[in-house]
Formats: sequence, structure tokens, C-alpha cells
Amino acid sequence: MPFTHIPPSWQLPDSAATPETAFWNRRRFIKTLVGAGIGASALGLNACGQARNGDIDPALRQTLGRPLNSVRPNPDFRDGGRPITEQVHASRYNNFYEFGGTKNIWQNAQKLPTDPWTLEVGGLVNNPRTYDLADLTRRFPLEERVYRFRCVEAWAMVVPWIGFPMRALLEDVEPTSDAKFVSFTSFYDPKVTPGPAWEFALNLPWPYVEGLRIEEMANELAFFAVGLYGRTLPKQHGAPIRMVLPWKYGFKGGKSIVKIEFLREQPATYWNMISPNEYKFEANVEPEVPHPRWSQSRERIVGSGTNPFNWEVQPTVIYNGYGEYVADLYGV
Ligand SMILES: Nc1nc2c(c(=O)[nH]1)N[C@H]1C(S)=C(S)[C@@H](COP(=O)(O)O)O[C@H]1N2
Ligand SMILES: [Mo]
Repeated sequence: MPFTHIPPSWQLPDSAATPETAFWNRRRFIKTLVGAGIGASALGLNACGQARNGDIDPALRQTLGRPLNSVRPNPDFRDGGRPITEQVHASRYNNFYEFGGTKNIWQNAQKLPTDPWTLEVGGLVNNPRTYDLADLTRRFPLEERVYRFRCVEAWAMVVPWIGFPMRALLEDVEPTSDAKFVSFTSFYDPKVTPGPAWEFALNLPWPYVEGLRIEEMANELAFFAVGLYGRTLPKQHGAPIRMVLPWKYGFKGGKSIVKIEFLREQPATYWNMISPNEYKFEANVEPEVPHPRWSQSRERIVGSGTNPFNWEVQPTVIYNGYGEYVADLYGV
């Protein structure tokens, strides 16, 4: 499928890369300081402080959610090893194919109706539940986590998410021992979600469905975001609730989730159905495994230059730098 996930048409220059060890050393350095009681704010790492809403133009500001106050930063995820991406970039450089295939998604997605919202959770669970909008921000304790974010298209950001671990929802619904996989379905209504302009040429398998093995969902990193940069999620990021899996490519993180189902068998998933040899079900960030049409060994840092063609380039790290949390899921 040549139209899907259109690749960067430029080459990533080797000269722009820095060694992986620089990232790891910095990460260890930050951990040591945090352990020694030197607050992240002293290092200028306070995530909300980086929202810089004053710099945001009025059109973008209108798309931002309402403040989520007194959310506790999770001290284990205070530092993404790189500066937090400024919101002016993160909230305008989106993928959300229901609202088109261009970078006007941030505007087009404002049509998404998010209130009321219901998230239905069922399948192989003891306590099937339907959560409403208030449940999503009040039922589970919210925390802030700064995560690295890597798209399969070889760009990367660092985002301060607000939300709760997927594990909290697992405990609420109690999957039965037969549940081996989980599917996550995004909002879809052809009257609201026109799809990309080139859709006429394809038969896209809507709705957008993503999936995980249940052990992946139970991993400490797996997160449901209901906010970012100190506020509720803007529609372009998948309001009111989206998946965040920082060790996997971004397409695994379905947006605007309406349904979660616990299953015996692996579910069919969106990009995997479109092009199975390009978009694997597992889709972990693996720099040594190229996409059939481009290398995955490096990534462009969103917003780090005046335009996407001169963004800084950095090496990609196995599991996007989260191997200490997830490697045991994959027998390494
Ligand atoms: N429902 C839905 N979820 C989606 C997508 C999409 O097109 N539809 N795109 C995915 C891709 S490819 C990426 S990289 C991320 C982008 O998230 P962001 O726009 O919040 O940065 O969302 C993922 N989730
Ligand atoms: Mo992506």
C-alpha cells in the first residue's frame, strides 16, 4: 500500500547523530540527582512549566483542553532524556487519519464530539463496565508522566502526558484467565470522520482498532492519557482518552477510545490489516529492524528546527529507551 504512512522522502544524515551512550549517561545522571533529593524543577524539567501557553497562537489555544490541576508527577517518569517538545509543535503535528492525511488534522479534529462520551469495557472480564467522561478523570488517580514518543515514520517527540496506568483499569474489570489479548476501538462515524482525501482509492478497515497482549497491557509503562501539558487532551491528540505505549511505534496508541474488549485470540488491527509486512502487531521500536521502505535507525526530533527538513536527527534506541521495563516481555 504505497499511500499509507507516507515515508519521509529525505535521507537522515549520519553526521547529525550522537552516540546512544550520551542519552543513557544523561538519564543516569538525572536519576542520581532525583535520588539525591534535588528536585526536577531545579533542573528546569517541570513538565507543565514547559507548556509555554503564552507562546501559543490563539487558533491553537482554542483547541486546548481545560486545566487539570494538582496532578502528581510520577517521579520515575520525569525525564524523557531529551527536552520536552514545545506544545506548539506537538499539538499541530498529529496523525489521526479519521480526520485526514495532512498536517491540518489539528484543525479538522475539532469536529470530534467528546461530550458525552462512553467507554465500554467487556469481553472476558468479571466486571464489564461502561465509563463516562467524569469517570475517566475521577475514577482513577491521575499522574503526569514524561514519555518519549516515536512514530513509525521516524519522527520523535517528548510529551508530558496526564492519565493513569492501564493496569488500574485491568484491576477494575478483572479479566478472566481466558483473556490473552485486548482490542481497543477508536471513535468512528463517517459523518464526522471523513478519512484522508486519498481514501477513495482504498478500502480502509475502519474503525481504527489496536491491540495488545494482556501482559503488555499490564506492563508498568502502558498508560491511558486523558491529558497533556497540564490540560485535558486536545481533540487532535485523541480526546477524551487515548493509549500511550512509549516502547512501541506511535500507531499502536489508538486515539479517542470507545470500546475495549478482552479476547482469547489476537485481534485484527488497523495498519496491520492494511500492510502486514510494514506494520507488525507487536510494533516495538527496534532500530535494527528497518521498515521495508526506510531505515528505523534514526529519528527526527519534532520542532527542533525551523521546518521538518532541518529537524535535528538522533539515533533510535531499542524499545525507545524503555528496555529496563519491557525487555522481559519479549524474552530478552
Ligand atoms: N484512531 C487513531 N489513532 C491513532 C492514529 C490514527 O490515525 N487514528 N494515528 C497513530 C499514529 S501513526 C501516531 S504517530 C499517533 C500520533 O499521536 P499524536 O498526534 O497525539 O502525536 O497516534 C496514533 N493513533
Ligand atoms: Mo505514527
